[in-house]
Amino acid sequence: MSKFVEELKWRGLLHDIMPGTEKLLDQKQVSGYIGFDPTADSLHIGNLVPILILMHFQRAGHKPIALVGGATGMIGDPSGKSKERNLLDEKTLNHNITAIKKQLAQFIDFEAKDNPAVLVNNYDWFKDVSLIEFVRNIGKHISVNYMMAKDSVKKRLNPEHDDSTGMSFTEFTYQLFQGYDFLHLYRHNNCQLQMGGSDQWGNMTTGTELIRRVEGGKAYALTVPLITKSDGGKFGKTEQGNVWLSSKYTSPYKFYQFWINVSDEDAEKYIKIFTFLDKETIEKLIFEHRETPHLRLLQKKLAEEVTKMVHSEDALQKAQEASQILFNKKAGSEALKQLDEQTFLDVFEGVPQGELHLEDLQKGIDIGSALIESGFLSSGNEARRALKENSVSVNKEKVNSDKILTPEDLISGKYILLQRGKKKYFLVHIK
Ligand code: 629
Repeated sequence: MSKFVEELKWRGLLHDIMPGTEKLLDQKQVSGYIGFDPTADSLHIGNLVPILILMHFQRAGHKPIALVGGATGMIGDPSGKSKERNLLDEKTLNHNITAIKKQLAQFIDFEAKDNPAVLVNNYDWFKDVSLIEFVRNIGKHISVNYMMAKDSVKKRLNPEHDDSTGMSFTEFTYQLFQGYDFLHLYRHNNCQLQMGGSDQWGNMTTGTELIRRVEGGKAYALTVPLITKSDGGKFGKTEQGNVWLSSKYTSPYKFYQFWINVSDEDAEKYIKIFTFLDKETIEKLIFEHRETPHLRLLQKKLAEEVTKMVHSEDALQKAQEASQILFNKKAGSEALKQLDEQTFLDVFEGVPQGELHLEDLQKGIDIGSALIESGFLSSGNEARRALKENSVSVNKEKVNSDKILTPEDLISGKYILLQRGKKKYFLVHIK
């Protein structure tokens, strides 16, 4: 049994831990769980940390249980939330549950011989619990005073606090549901440990308390820190919103770019958290990176490892090729034409677009007219000036006013990439 807690410590992945947890984990194989509520149909990189914890847990020889909150997702966890949440409808929830189960299965091994992972849905046991039974057998053991002392509740009830937006009975009961899950898994799966982000501590301790009261048993909890950014911004968000694990919402190219763009300080922290590289390798990398920060060795390795893990070797390669073309001055139209259509579109997602007709292209359009008719530049004057300044490129190659666009310039048979200066791109769709 390798040292799970020690591993978390050097990686900066340990926040809170109940006394006795480390000893238990060093002594024997333990079942431990993390819950994920189906609030969206994809996990995002904020959820990647708890997933990595389950992976480390399994690699250390323990049994990971991933819980999907089919029941708790219907209620809404107030932890870390300053406002009451809207309830999701059942159809959305079911769709989300299916998608999240599939994503989780990508990371933990359900076929491992000694310690296969287990996937459970708390709806499966809550659907049979009656209200009277719940209130008599569970509610009786936990006092309202105890429940109100939790951060997630206190914050919302204290009239002097900014977050005092109040709280429905529904959200107030959430911790009892999560507590009951732990009790259920303790009884049926011999589960002695719950893990999660630091926002979950309150809910986890309601569970260990319930197990103590109802079963006279001992259960444990540990949390991982919520990931921060050195500039104080929120981790895992870009201008376009969350960075998702599903390529449906965040393309592998954008995903790769997210990691490439982290600061030096954050890269040193994240490489420990988000990769499985060992301590020696990481220390060496950090040392080299500090000597030659302009090479961005750390960011590149980080982006490489995480993209490979979440997407695939193949997706990584495409993302790397695309990045090279975009950021390498020497790469020209030939390289651009080699990208597959999806990668090409991923790269230029969000870039303004216009249209030109195929028939016109077949006759040949001079660049001056193309700049205007496509909608890229707004006047003949502007087009002439841009060409005179030698700042116009077609498919990443500088052109002058003699350039005639023809079907030879097409990328994937239907696009032409116009560019003014270094950064101003415009994608022309040929119809
Ligand atoms: C039933 C539900 C349980 C145990 C846990 C849960 C879910 C939990 C929750 N978790 C967050 C989520 O679902 O809301 N009440 O988005 C999220 N979690 C991963 C980490 C977290 C946490 O999935 O624990 O801290 C984010 O890093 O916010 O029996």
